[in-house]
Amino acid sequence: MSKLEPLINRPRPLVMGILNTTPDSFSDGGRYFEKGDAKKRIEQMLEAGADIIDIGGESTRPGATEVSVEDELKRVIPLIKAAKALGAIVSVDTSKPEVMSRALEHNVDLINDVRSLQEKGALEAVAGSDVYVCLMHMKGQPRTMQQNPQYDDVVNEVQDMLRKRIAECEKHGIGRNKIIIDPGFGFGKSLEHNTRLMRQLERFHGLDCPVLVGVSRKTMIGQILDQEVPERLIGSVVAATYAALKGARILRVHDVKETVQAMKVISAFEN
Ligand code: 8Y4
Repeated sequence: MSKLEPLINRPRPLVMGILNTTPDSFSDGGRYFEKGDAKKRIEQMLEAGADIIDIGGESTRPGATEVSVEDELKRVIPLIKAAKALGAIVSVDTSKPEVMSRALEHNVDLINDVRSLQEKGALEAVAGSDVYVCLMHMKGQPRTMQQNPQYDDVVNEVQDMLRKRIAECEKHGIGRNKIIIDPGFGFGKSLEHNTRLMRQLERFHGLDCPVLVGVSRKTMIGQILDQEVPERLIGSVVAATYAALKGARILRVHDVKETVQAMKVISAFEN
């Protein structure tokens, strides 16, 4: 049984800590040193109260270059091993079926796919395991998704897409009880689209899957506050808190300690 199973129904939302793995910092030469850094960062996040560690080897930032299967594996597998050795619940942020399969050999708990298992072979890679999957909405492709995104009704469109992806998963034998959904803040969305999705976050509960929200340090926070990344901490924690009050079950964040504190305060008032 996955360690995620008893946690996912806990009243207080789970905090998923993001493990930063920037492409250039994981060149072959510096790997040993870098791995030591990553291990420290994982320990810190667990100490700060992270429930899940999200490990990714591909940047989905607009304009980021694509990463080969080999490079992604080189980056991600040692970090999965390190996190597992520390007893963490591990999420792998990948869209590549080969990376999913290799990650599953290390008993990861969650596959976090910003492409919603739409790459060829991805559904097959996770079917048959009892791993959790996070299906995220994205409009377009990372390189170009922020170039004037348009929707008739953003909430309906995101909901429809997620409903279809859930159905596709179920067709492949991935049970609804293993599926987490995510509106994909910032993925092919303007500030207005993002704020509408947040305001109407409750509507996603109709799909009957736990909702994950990732807004930490994103452009939308920068736009609201007119601040660059280093000054987005408070805004990010408030946005995560708002999402939690609207029923988000998992919060994907950089600032674990502060977000856990926010969740503990809400929880004290509600219980
Ligand atoms: C600073 C650094 C500011 C990075 C923004 C960013 C989500 C996700 C990402 C999300 C799920 C990011 C992998 C974008 N966002 N997965 N991944 N949901 N499920 N940008 O919202 O953090 S990467």
